[in-house]
Amino acid sequence: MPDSTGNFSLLQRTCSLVVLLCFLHIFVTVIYYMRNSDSRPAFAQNQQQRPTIHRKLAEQRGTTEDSRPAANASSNGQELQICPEEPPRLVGPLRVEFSDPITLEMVRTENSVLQEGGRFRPPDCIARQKVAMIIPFRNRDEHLKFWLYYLHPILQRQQLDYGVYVINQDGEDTFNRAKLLNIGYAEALKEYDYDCFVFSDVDLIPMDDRNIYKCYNQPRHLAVSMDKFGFRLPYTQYFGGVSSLSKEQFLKINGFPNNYWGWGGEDDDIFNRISSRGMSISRPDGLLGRCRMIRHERDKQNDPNPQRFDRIAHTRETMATDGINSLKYNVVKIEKDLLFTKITVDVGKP
Ligand code: UD2
Ligand code: MN
Repeated sequence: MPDSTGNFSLLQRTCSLVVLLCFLHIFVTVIYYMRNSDSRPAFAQNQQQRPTIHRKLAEQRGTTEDSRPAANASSNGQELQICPEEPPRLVGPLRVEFSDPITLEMVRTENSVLQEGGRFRPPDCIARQKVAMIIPFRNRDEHLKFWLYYLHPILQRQQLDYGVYVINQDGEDTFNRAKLLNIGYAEALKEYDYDCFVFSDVDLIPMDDRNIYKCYNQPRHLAVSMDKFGFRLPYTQYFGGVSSLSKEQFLKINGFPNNYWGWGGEDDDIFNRISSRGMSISRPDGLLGRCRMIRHERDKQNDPNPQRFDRIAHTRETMATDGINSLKYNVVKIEKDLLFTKITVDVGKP
């Protein structure tokens, strides 16, 4: 019977198609799973691949500041070469998550290679740049812990001669991020002859160690592709999150504004300063510049600044007199941890 045969072969074909689709689905799932598990070793490496050479040399070196070998000599007195342009121990994409129960003590144990104050210098070559990491801070200990946990191993693999400065705003008055960054610049320079400054929010972690936290020919925007913005730049002029400027670039724009109190606008002001001094923004590509922000509520005393739009409109007029040349503050306390230098400052109020 022609009809029932026709129905049967239609049914057979439909079944074959369904089976084929099932196989395709399984195949895609397996491929996807394998690709994801590829980043696991990278994550493990991030925390575990601490070159034993670092540890050995650190042990030989001792832990006090005075025991640091001269910048151009290894601990056994041998003449060091300048580090390669491309750091050889980078691992690429990293798994970043914030559920691991970590403690500062654990992070300290894993970073015994550091010198007091969160200082590091590659033991086997002369770093190309001396970089101060500046973090604006108040009441974010939980975030700082993750920043230190992830960033220290990354910065070491990047072969930077670096120090970590947590600039802690004292008191309960309105927060002032950009002024804290200016203070970080000034205070770090009192300690060491840094030639580059990376300004990083405490809650941002890079997802690829090839995004090097150093300075470039032009001021650099490093946090270009953030999970909170769907891994995209929110707008072309965006300069928030993490950025780096050489000492020369920073001075060319008279540093950052001191009078943005509360949330927002200061990053756009910095962008205006850079472009009005004829510089452009350099950026890593979107894949390399991926990063995660630890989710959080808006802090107390950091409400959106209603004056921000007006201020941004006048950067060109105000930047010559408001900046590093007009910076005033009082240092309240300086604390040295193995993982960072915490400088508590009185920034005044609006
Ligand atoms: C965005 C930008 C940030 C800045 C800010 C506007 C991102 C990822 N970052 O951050 O660079 O332009 O907007 O001002 O888009 N902080 C404290 N304690 C406080 C308040 C702030 O430590 O009580 C520090 C901390 O380092 C924090 C940073 O200031 O990461 C920026 O503040 P936020 O995280 O509250 O603002 P957010 O995420 O909107
Ligand atoms: Mn944030």
